[in-house]
Amino acid sequence: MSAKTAPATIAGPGELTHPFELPGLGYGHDALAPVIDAETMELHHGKHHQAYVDKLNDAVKDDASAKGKSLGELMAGVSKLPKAVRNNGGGHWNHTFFWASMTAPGKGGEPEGGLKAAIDKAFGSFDDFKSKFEAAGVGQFGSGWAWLIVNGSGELEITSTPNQDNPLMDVAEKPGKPILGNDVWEHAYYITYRNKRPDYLKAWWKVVDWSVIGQRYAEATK
Ligand code: MN3
Repeated sequence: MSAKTAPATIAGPGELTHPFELPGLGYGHDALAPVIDAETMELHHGKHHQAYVDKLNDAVKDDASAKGKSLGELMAGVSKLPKAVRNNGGGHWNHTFFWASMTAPGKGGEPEGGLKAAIDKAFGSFDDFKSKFEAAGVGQFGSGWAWLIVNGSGELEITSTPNQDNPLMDVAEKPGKPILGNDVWEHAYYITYRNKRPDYLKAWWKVVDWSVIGQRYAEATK
């Protein structure tokens, strides 16, 4: 694997700057199997994510308004930047965030402490939250992402975005700080799940690393 050794986790959106690099996964391609198979991981990380990084670097290289900005700054002002920055900058941010959200099946635990309390308050229970998040993923027409965000009032909210948009972008219908996101593009699940996106969304909980999501929640609400 030719991935460079940028950090596998990102605490916030402001840490990645041009020239952007493909981050390492922090685990092997087969680490998430059978929930996400090794071939999917190899293609998704090594080909799809790499392509977003390469195209983002191309888009930023010759654009005076984008060059020198962090990925977080690009997201926050994306409405004024070339469409290639929105698509590929989102692709880079979203996937970097996604890889760091996962761990081997059964190793990720469950929400605890403040996050658990906030999930119960916002959605009724952890099971209700999972159903609503899955419904957001199933209901996202075409390609996109399902998100759990901390909104401007400090409350948890579920949302979805098309393509490679995310809630940090100034074009987001529901803006906020993402603490969890699932990729519902077909490339994320088609080899194992074929057309059955609901099955992928349901199985995916087994690889969510709730200690990471809990840290993000604490960070987003402090
Ligand atoms: Mn993807």
